[in-house]
Amino acid sequence: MPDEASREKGRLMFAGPIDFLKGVVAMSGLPPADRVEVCFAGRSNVGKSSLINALTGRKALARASNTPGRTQEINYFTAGDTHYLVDLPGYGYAEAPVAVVAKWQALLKSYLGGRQTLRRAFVLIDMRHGIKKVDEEILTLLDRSAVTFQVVLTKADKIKTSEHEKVLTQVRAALQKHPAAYPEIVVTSSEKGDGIETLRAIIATMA
Ligand SMILES: Nc1nc2c(ncn2[C@@H]2O[C@H](COP(=O)(O)OP(=O)(O)OP(=O)(O)O)[C@@H](O)[C@H]2O)c(=O)[nH]1
Ligand SMILES: [Mg+2]
Repeated sequence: MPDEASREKGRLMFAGPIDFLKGVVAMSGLPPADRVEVCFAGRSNVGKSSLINALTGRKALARASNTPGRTQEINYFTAGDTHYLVDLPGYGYAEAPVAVVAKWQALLKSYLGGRQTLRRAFVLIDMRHGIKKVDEEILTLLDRSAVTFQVVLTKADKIKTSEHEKVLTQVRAALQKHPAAYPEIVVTSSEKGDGIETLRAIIATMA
């Protein structure tokens, strides 16, 4: 748990203006690299858009839905005048047309490997499933690109508290192989609010 001053900083940033800036479909569309940037990556349906909504306390800022593959663009949000929050298209979704999937996956990979000002990639992992093979591919890409990533476990409300430790142990073991991994794991529930204050503090204190 971050200290009180950091939590206060997080509260202030996320209570202030957060606005949708643009949806990007090609690297050439990225906004100027002039802010601290953090992104939310993860399998389709893991809860990326819901987490952004929970952080900002707004129900429909980032679109969230039951239909996997809903976020098909790189969506930029501005937080105050210092940060970009970036909602990424999900990976590992097989039901969309192959050509469409291939196009977003290529964009996702160029972005994760090539955005200079990306300070941290939050990689979301569904707490019910742990780290899967498709996640490993992304973690390896982040290692190669030397982008620090931090695992955020989502949907904590969907499993029993008594099972949390087992998942954390599996995830910690998997992270041992990844030099770009930030050691602390954040357990969240966008539904119940777990971990939201912590994540706000982490983002707001990245200067
Ligand atoms: N119970 C519970 N459900 C959640 C939580 N977070 C997300 N969900 C649900 O999971 C589904 C997918 O959430 P999204 O936020 O759209 O997931 P996403 O990762 O943005 O999905 P794509 O944009 O398709 O990649 C929705 O039905 C959400 O309501 C959570 O913390 N708890
Ligand atoms: Mg989404």
